[in-house]
Amino acid sequence: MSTYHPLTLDEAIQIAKEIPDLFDNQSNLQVREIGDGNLNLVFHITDSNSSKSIILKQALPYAKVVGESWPLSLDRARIESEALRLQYQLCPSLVPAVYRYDPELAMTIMEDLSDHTIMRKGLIQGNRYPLFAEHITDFLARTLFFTSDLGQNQQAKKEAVKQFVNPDLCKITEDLIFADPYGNAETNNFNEAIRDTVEALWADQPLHLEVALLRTKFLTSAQALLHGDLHTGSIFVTEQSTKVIDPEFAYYGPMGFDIGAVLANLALNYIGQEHWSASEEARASYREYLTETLCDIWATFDSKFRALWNEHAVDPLANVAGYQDLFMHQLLQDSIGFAGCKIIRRTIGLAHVADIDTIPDERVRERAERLALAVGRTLILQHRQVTSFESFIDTLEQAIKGAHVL
Ligand code: SR1
Ligand code: MG
Repeated sequence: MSTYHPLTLDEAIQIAKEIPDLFDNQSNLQVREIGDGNLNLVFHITDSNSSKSIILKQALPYAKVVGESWPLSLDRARIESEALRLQYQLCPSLVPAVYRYDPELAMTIMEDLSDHTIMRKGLIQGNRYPLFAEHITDFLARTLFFTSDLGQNQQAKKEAVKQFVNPDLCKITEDLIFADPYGNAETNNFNEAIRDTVEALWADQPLHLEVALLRTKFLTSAQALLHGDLHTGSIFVTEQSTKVIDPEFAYYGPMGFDIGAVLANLALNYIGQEHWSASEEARASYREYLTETLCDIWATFDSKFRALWNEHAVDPLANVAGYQDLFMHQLLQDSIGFAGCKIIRRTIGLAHVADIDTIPDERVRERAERLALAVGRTLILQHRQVTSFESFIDTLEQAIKGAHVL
C-alpha cells in the first residue's frame, strides 16, 4: 500500500491496525471520513471495544475545494507533521501528538481531539472559553520566539528556513489573501448584493498600497516559523483546553501574520453577532466577551514574548536599549494590518467563514459583510499609524455604531 493514492476507508482501518502498541487483537475498528476543510482527507478511526481513537490525515495532490485543476504538492504533509512535532516540543499541552508520518502516502496519524470542539463552531454557538487567551498566547509567544533569530541559533534557523520552504501553500496565501480580493479575480466569491463596496475596494489605491506593503512582508520577512493558517477552524477548544491543529501552511514568515489570523477570526465572529445573538442584551454581552478576549490576547502575548526575550534571547544585540519596544510596536502594527487582510479575504475571496456565510437572513448577512469590509479596510489603512491595541477595538466598535449608515 506504499505507492501514493487516496486511501479508502478499509485501507485506513488496515493502516490503523498496523500501528504498533495502539489497538489490540480484540479491537473493533470503525472509520468515518470527516474532512470538512479545503484540502485533505481526514479519517476518524475508533475502537468500540477500547474507546481508543486516532485521526489519520492524508494530503490530496490537489486543492479539494476547487478540484484536480488546482494541483498541490504532497510535501505539505511532511511540513505539517514536522511543524506539529516542533510545536508539540515547544507547547506539549497545546498541540496534538503525532504518532506516525508516512511520506509515501503523505499521511500523518495523530491524537484524536474529538472531545474538543472546533472553536469557530463553539463561538457561533455562543460558548465562552475563559482560558483561550492564556493558551493561544502561550502557543504564539513560544512558537514565534523560539523559532526566530531572537530565540534560536542563527545558523540553525537558516537550516529551519530551508526545512519549511512551502511554495505551493504560500502561493495560495499570496493569491487568495494578498492579491485576488483587490481586483476582479476569478477566484473571488462574494454576495452580489455588496458588489458596489467590492468594486470600490478594487479601485481603492491607498488601500492597495498598504496591502502591497503587507504582501511584501509576507513574501520576504522570514522572522519565525508560522502556523500559517491560524483561524478558528484550526483551533480545537474546551473550556479547559486549547489545541492548535493543521499547520500545513507553515513557513518562515512575519510573526504578525499568525497573531493577525487569531484577531481577525475573533473579529469576524464579533461582526457575525449581528445574527447569532438572541437579543440586544446577549449581543452586547457576547461582544464584550470577545473584545475582552482580544485585549487579553494582545496584552498577554506582549508580556509573554517580552519575558521570553528577557530570559532566553540568544541574539548578541537583543538587549540594545529600545530594540524590544520598537520590535513589539512594529509587531502590533503588522498584526493589525494582517488581521485586516484576513477579514477582507474571508468576505470576498475564495474561502469564507461560517460566522458570516451561514447567517440565514440575507439582509443581516449583507450588513455583516459590509461591516467586515469596513473593519478590514480601516485596519489595513491605519495599521502603520497604530500605537496601541485599543485602536483595533475602536475600529470594531465604531463600525458597529455606524452600521445603520453602511
Ligand atoms: C484553496 S485553500 C483555501 C483556504 O483554505 C485554507 O484553510 C487556507 O485558509 C486557504 O487560504
Ligand atoms: Mg486547514
